[in-house]
Amino acid sequence: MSDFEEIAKNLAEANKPKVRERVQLALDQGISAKEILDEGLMKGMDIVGGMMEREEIMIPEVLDVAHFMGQIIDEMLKPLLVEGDMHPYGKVVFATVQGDLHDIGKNLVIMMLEGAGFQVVDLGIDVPPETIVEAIRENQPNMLGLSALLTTTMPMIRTTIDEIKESGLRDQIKIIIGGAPVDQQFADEVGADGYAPDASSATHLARSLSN
Ligand code: B1M
Repeated sequence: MSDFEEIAKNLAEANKPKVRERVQLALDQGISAKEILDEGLMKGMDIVGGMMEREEIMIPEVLDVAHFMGQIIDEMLKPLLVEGDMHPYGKVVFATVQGDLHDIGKNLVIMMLEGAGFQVVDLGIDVPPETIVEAIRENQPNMLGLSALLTTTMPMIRTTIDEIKESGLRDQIKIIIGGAPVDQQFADEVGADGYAPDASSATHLARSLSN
């Protein structure tokens, strides 16, 4: 079994000491933090997602694994993932849309944006459109990031963008969107300025839209 498979399998089994050990081993071997994240931890989360779908795992157990993955990212990978540039490219307001409680992906994108020189105002999860409109008024960002992980909450991206248009604030900001069920076609349909499939491409997208 490869290092990545070991990390994925042990994460899915919530074998925390083994995950730590394997991640450290991979780092010691010179494997990049990004590869460990994409090929190990994310694959482990995919296994958990499948178990969830088949009802082989209970929600509190999923939460525990998700929380642990956040810890591993924060403690072991974050310092290696962020790029060194501290010069702010601008301010981004970021939220997971109303009805959606998933925040690991959002937090990862925020972490990369901060590392790439953006100031980020994190509104958290389950954020109603009116709160987002209010935050744009208050913080005057040049960009908004919206995350949705459920097919049922994807339409809330459209609702949020429509509400921003109605408030007259749309022209002041660029809007980027992402999350597993979201794609470029959906971004075009809802009138977002861009879509990114993962945290590092979200950073490149945000930088290109800031120029
Ligand atoms: Co949820 N869940 N969940 N869940 N959950 C999924 C998403 C699911 C695919 C699992 C499955 O069934 N296979 C499924 C969605 C199916 C669908 O709609 N298509 C699902 C479901 C059904 C549910 C519930 C309805 C389950 C239930 O209650 N019966 C429920 C809904 C709650 C709600 O939100 N209202 C629910 C609850 C939960 C927990 C609370 C238990 C927990 C979340 C904990 C937390 O986030 N703090 C949870 C988890 C952990 C998952 C899985 C297993 C993992 C998600 C994750 O963190 N992935 C997930 C299955 C899976 O994804 N494999 C699943 C790792 C993360 C780093 O990736 O979030 O995709 P991701 O983020 C990526 C990209 O998407 C992108 O960059 C990130 C980093 O590369 N990205 C952006 C994200 N936002 C972006 C924004 C951008 C750009 C890129 O620009 C602005």
